[in-house]
Amino acid sequence: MEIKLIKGDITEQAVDAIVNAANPTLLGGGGVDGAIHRKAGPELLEACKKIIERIGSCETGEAVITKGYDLPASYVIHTVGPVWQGGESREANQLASCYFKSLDLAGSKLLASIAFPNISTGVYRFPKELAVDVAVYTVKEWIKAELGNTTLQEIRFVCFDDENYVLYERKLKENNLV
Ligand code: AR6
Repeated sequence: MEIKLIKGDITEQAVDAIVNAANPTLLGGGGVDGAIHRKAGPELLEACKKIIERIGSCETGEAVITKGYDLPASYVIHTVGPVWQGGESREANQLASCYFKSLDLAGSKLLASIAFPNISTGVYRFPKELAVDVAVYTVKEWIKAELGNTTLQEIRFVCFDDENYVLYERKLKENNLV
């Protein structure tokens, strides 16, 4: 498994799936969600609406998949991160679930590459350092649990802001992952 750290815009990643930090309505929003919808075009919103008609809402920690439409990525995995509420409301477990279930979805679609943004670390105010710990630990655990039985070959962490990039660089080096 190749782990890559990238400083930049997730909407420009030519991978099989990019992950969106969505909200339970899947109707779009600001931040990375807004950027993904803008670049993917209106068909993405239509696809999200169809999913919501079926499931009602996308709960925190869950993930669903659509096509990528006008994005370079073939698919978008929409996951809903936790809103930080001080840390006593299972926020870390919920964030771990976002990463785990997104990887499971990518695996079930037999994808080879996936790119993650720094879920919940913007509007949802999850502390960045803790979010990095959760993301890297969960990805490592997922890879271990797959025991090599996955089509996934590449996982990218795409950091938009310098602070996250520096934190990821340190954490991935500590874990001998880059
Ligand atoms: N590419 C990669 N990362 C980005 C980009 C981009 N183009 N733009 C922002 N980021 P946020 P959340 C980073 O607020 O905290 C939305 O309105 C940004 O630097 O996008 O999970 C949804 O609809 C930050 O580190 O997502 C929800 O309502 C990270 O993406 C809510 O925000 C996440 O910031 C979700 O909040």
